[in-house]
Amino acid sequence: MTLVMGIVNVTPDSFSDGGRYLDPEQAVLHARGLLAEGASLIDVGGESTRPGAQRVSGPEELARVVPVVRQLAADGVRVSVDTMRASVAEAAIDAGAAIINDVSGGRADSAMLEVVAASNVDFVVMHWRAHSDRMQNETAYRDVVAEVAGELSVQLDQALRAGIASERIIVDPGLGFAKTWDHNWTLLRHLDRFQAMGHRILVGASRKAFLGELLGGRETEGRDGATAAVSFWAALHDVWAVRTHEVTAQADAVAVARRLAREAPLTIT
Ligand code: PMM
Repeated sequence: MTLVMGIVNVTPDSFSDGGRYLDPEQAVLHARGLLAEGASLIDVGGESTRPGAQRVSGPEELARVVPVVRQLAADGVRVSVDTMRASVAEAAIDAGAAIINDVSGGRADSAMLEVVAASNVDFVVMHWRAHSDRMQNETAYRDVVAEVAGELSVQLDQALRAGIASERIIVDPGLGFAKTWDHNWTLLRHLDRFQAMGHRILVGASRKAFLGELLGGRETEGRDGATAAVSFWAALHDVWAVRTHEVTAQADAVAVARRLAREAPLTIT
């Protein structure tokens, strides 16, 4: 059953919700709202990864994220932390995080895999080529599905070699990260290729620019219907979770997919 992962960006500059939840209390309240709407887990991030974003300092990221993780974990929430820094991951794990969502899949910080291996948290390995200020210069592929899957396999091997058990790993094709709009559609069309890697799959399409482009340049909050259509598609492929800013329509889309697949699994090609 596909889960809905609600996003709480504790940042001033994320492309969709930047600046709204910089205060930890606002962030926790927002998370509780997303849970009430049907989210099963909350992804807390303290560093924006929108295209062109500059990096935040480690201490600043840590100060943004840890109080929110601690409070939510104390409430019994399954918390994921969106970070590329081993120091932030370590502090978040101490504060009760259950998942480390590293958009670089362990490539940005050489200490990350070791920190995750020494814990018992799950680990999201996303396809990644470069930091946000440079990633849109790294969009050359001959065969985007084969190359993303191949590069992910290298990242997965490194995680496994570091001692992270296979069942703790979640794979994400990284929509919008070193991808053109067309690449995102091609990757979504071939989710089965990522399912075949034998891990849980996470898909993050929420409000991304490729949806805005499809809709004639529509702004971020007008993209939730299109995001729900992607959530429906992802749920038909039985992905583990969709990562989204808005929850109600996404949970509804997943429920429809589940109902349709109830009598017999749907075959999507
Ligand atoms: N996208 C963003 C941030 N973190 N993590 C994963 N695993 N997958 C994604 O697609 C992803 C991510 C960028 O979106 P945001 O700035 O709205 O959080």
